[in-house]
Amino acid sequence: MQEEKGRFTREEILSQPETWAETLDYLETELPDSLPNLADYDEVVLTGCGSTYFLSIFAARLLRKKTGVICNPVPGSEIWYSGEDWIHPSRKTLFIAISRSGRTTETLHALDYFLHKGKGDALAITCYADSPLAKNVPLAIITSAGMEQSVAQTRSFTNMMWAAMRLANGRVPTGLGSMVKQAGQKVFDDYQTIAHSIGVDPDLERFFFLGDGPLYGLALEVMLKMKEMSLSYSEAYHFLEFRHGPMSVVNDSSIVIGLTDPQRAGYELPVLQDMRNLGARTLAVGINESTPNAVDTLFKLDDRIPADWAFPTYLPLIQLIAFERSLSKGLNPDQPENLTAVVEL
Ligand code: F1P
Repeated sequence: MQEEKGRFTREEILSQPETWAETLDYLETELPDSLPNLADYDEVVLTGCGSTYFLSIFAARLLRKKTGVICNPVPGSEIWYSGEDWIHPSRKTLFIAISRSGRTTETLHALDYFLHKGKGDALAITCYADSPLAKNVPLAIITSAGMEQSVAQTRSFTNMMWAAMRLANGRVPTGLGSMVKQAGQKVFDDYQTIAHSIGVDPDLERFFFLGDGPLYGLALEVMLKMKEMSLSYSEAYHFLEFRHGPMSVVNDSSIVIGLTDPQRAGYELPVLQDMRNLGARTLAVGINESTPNAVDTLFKLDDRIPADWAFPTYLPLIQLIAFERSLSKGLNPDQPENLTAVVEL
């Protein structure tokens, strides 16, 4: 019998709300009370590869916002071969290595460099407790509810995000687990059909993802999902950066997807409106109302979730768009072309 294409990815995307509640429970009940306090460090260096590099960009921006400490997100390879440019032997540094598998060569080399040459403390965020990364680091945050079979990261990514938010935001607010579980389920109930119709639309050829602040790291991640799963033309920018050149390639076979922040809607929606005037379709995730003529489609999120904890809820519907597009092109989202789940060199 033929395997159902995308079986694992579909299950991994749709199970996210439930796994989020598990991860939040783990973060509240099983982590040591005293996680590193960022104020004790001169700087924070975060590293990863591919999706987990984008997660480092997200986390660095949020940690910076919440603590004021300098936070540098750096690809694992950069630390492996130019470690001296990033790790200062006399600056007290918190080094955070992020890897779903805990086996990626560059990330392991980066950790090794820090442990030998850096000053300060190291911790890892990974989904696998028995991985070399988890075993080699003094403190590992294990989001095992995010483990997955597919190559492209979906639920692993959002589950590891909770660990980064725990470091940035402090203790998990009471009741957050059940709140995000319900909210995540509700966005599927409300918008899964629309996500499907966007994903299978053969008229769309170019995908642009916009986000500011921590949401920029998430825009990069969904840009990668679209490429990996559906082999599509896809790019990510900060909202206002998009006017500085990239919008030259917008046309009527484009969709511009904004990961919008209600606090910045006054800046962000006019960008979507401009792109709509250029013929693009526009989709906004994260705000509950739009100005007239700015967006064709709105994915509203649950605004009872405190803003600094709401980030994972932006992603599942966009992951679904990439998934549906992959299937509609006859591809297998579980097995993207040319890729393996881990790069071991
Ligand atoms: C990182 C990663 C994935 C990507 C891939 C290869 O893995 O770059 O993001 O989808 O196919 O590996 P990890 O270090 O987070 O396990």
